Amino acid sequence: MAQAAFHFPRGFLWGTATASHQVEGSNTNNNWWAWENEPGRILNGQKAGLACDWWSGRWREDFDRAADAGQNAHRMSIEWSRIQPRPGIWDESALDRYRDIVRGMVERGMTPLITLHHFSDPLWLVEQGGWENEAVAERFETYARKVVEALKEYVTLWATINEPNVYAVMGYIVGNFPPGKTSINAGLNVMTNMVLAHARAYRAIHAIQPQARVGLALNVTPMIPAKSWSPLDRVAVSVLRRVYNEFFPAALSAGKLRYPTHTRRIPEAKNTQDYFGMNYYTRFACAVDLRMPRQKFIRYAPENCDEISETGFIGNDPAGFYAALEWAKSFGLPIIVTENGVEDSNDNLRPRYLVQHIHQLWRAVNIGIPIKGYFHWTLVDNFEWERGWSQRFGLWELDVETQARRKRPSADLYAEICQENGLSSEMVARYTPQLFEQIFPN
Ligand code: IFM
Repeated sequence: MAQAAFHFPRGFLWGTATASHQVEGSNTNNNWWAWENEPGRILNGQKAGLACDWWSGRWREDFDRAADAGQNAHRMSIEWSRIQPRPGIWDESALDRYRDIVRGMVERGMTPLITLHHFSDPLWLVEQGGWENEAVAERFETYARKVVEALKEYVTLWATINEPNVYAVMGYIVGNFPPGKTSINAGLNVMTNMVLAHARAYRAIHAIQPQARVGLALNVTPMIPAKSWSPLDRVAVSVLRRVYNEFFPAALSAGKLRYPTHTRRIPEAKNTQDYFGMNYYTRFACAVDLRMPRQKFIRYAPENCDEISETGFIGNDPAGFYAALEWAKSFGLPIIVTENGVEDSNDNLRPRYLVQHIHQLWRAVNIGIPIKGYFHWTLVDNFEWERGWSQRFGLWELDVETQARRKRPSADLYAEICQENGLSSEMVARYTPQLFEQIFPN
């Protein structure tokens, strides 16, 4: 067998991504805690509880795992409700704890990418109207300043907001996330306030740390009409693309808020990204479907891909990843893949998903798309929001009761990719022999 390898540029960032509420445990002062305590909100009534127990120190053992596996970076988020438990009150001990965690990351040779907001909000913020109240932009800036001042010794790579499109759609249009609203106008208003908050935080971070690189992590889901001959499906897809995928990049590059029916200028948001952060999981086929009022009459699902994940959430669609990277290139910024992964408790699909996505990533790098890093979602199984513990995205399996971790085979595969800074024919032969001919054709 001939030996070959697809190598990545020197200095490429290889890591995993996590989020505060999903891993820390004992977060009882935010909207997700309140949501979990409302009957019927989370699948099987599950709660984040101790999550991966990072807040009491288990981040150390998990960072050891990541560093030992050759990861040279990690993306994590800060919990706003810990830093600012009440309006005007700052918890210096929480800031100290985050400083320890981030220092621990740096000491293990991993570059931190810090997200300031990843779905969870302080309860006091929600009481004041949350992201529907435009005052949130100023509050978010104040919080961002506090965090950046505290962590600037260790961090230069920042993501202001994780998946603002998912946050707005799920919380305000579909209603599966708190506050459970189902209004398109509310969703668009939240998206607008998130653009304003991002822009303010972007400038504030640069004022404190001129060398900072600031972006956000956008969920990019390429969409195609389920029936290519259907004018209705085609219209639905064009509106969805505009609102879901294009709204934030258009605002943060061109300074334009592109609503479904009109466009508004927002000059203060223009050019407020130093990199394009992309979370890619799957591509969706979309159709107009009158049986789905809750989803605003749109059915969306992974389709036309060979394999679908355990609970039907994610299609193994590496071509969609390549398409998303090509599309992101048009914004003229360096790209960081801030999340990519699959839910797969038995690790049946993950090795193939990983190999095929890293292969497409390499193809994109190889044609000159300026991709600087890749963060796999996720290090250890963690709390999957309204889906509770039903979806397992970890390279490491977590026993939620005992907190025991068990390595999945994909953890070794990803470690080899990180250590090699590339994907070799030998790895593909060992972990995914069925893909060998496709990835390394004769
Ligand atoms: O777990 C989530 C994460 O919080 C945001 N992006 C998608 C992941 C998998 O569903």
